[in-house]
Amino acid sequence: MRITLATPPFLSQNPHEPLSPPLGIASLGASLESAGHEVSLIDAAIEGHPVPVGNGIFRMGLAPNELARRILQSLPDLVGLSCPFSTRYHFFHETLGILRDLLPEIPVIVGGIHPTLLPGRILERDQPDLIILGEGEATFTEWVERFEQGSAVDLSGLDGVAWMQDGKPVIYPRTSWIAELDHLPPPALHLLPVERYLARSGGRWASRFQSVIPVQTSRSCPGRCSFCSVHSVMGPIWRAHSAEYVLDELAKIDDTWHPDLIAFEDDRITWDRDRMAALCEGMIDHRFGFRWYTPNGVHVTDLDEELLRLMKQSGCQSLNLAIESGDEHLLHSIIGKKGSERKTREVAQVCLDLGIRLNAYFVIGMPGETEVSLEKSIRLAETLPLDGLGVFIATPFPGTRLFRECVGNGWLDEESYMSLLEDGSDSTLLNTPLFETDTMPEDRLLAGKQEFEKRFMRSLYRRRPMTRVKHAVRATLDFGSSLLGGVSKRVAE
Ligand code: B12
Ligand code: SF4
Repeated sequence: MRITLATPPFLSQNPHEPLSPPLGIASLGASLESAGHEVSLIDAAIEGHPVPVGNGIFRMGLAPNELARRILQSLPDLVGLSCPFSTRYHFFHETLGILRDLLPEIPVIVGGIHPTLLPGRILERDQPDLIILGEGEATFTEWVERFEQGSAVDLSGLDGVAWMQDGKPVIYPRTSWIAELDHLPPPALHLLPVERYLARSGGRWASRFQSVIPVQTSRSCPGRCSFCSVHSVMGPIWRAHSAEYVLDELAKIDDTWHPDLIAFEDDRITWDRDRMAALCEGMIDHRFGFRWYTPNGVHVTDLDEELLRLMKQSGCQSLNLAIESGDEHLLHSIIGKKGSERKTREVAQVCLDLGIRLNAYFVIGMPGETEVSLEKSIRLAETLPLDGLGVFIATPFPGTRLFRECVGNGWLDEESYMSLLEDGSDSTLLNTPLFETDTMPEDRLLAGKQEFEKRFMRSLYRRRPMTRVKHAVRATLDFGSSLLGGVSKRVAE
């Protein structure tokens, strides 16, 4: 079978936004290839260029009609279209509509987090032939096998699928997840233009000149933070590749593409301490040419001095601590995450001593956030030896406890919120308050975020005066390259 898997473009305020290979379709591609199929992967973001669409916003990558044309050119027997983020629905929807018109007889199977969370809605609005819910490798491969045997696919016994029957959605929720991740082949990066990603990858918590390749060594997380939606795709149980498997994958990546950095994109890479230690020891033995970091955040309570030492020796350049809040009541009772200020300070001090750069994530505006809790978070960030900070305003993604709470309490009107999220035309959406609680008004939250970032930068510049110089140089470079971008665009026109 010839199968083409694709991801739609997205909107961004930053035309220099780093791009990295989409691991979801790359992993599906690898499983389908090892089942003997001929697979093409098309990531609209890397295939196109940033195109201004007004209000300082850029479409990153091919327009939906161009993406559909590329899919068509690959002469597929079937198409798999991913919607890896709710905020990409807009272009996913457009691409699917065009594919339907151009290729009415070719099945279009969809998957990714958004269709997984809202299968009924997607079936009714987009009419894909099938949605594969959650972790897709096993079910998709099985479905393709059945499809090869005849056009009326028997769906009985398939886990995690949804389709339209007699005008109504039929949804079989996923009940099982791949237990032995080592049985999966590593993501088929060879089907993507990796060199181009390498040229556009640096900058997200790394130096803009570093080339980065993402790797995921485990799936899901034993935690249950109220704003987190990873369990709906990857299931309730944390599963991991063995250290040996990961080292093999890393060796191949190192030999083939020589990246400067590996980005471990796990939800909870450090959950099994022994596995993490073995992975670090293996990386030390292999003397890889790259360093590594954890842009997706690590859980502070998983870390201790001995492990951090191994991490540093094995090439850890920086860690992003997912601290979330400096208020322990909010952290434990509202977010539902373990952690304490004492532990965070301990870990930060060890990182400072070892020379591991530290960034931190905070989320503000959770239900129960007050002036006092916000001040605690700001104070914590100001007084930790951090190099960078990400402050996010709480976003109630569908499928999360936070979402249910917001709808249940009337803080969010479900229908208008979904439309806003799916419209995707407002790329600033996730930086604005989406719901208001009794304890903190919306405008105060917005001002609170600005104050948080400002006070942090002041503390950073006090501690590291050279950082101010570096930031000024970077701003000048960005300005220069946007001018150049404008010139080259005019030349191209
Ligand atoms: C890496 C990552 C990123 C990278 C993505 C790089 C890339 N090129 O894809 C970057 C840094 C860019 C990123 C950004 C954001 N991210 Co992010 N990210 C992740 C992370 C940590 C891992 C994703 C991943 O690679 N998974 C590994 C693969 C194997 O899994 P997968 O992609 O889910 O694919 C599987 C299934 O979904 C399914 N599948 C997927 N596609 C298809 C297609 C078909 C046809 C089929 C059958 C199946 C299928 O099968 C795959 C294999 O099992 C996830 C957390 C998570 N665990 O999912 C968050 C996550 C996806 N991100 C999230 C968010 C919120 C964001 C941001 C909006 C954050 C922000 N505030 O800016 C942005 C938006 C990005 C954009 N501009 O569109 C949320 C999404 C919630 C939602 N409902 O949309 C997640 C779930 C984390 C969370 N907070 O809960 N992210
Ligand atoms: S620790 Fe991270 S991955 Fe785990 S539930 Fe919380 S936010 Fe999700």
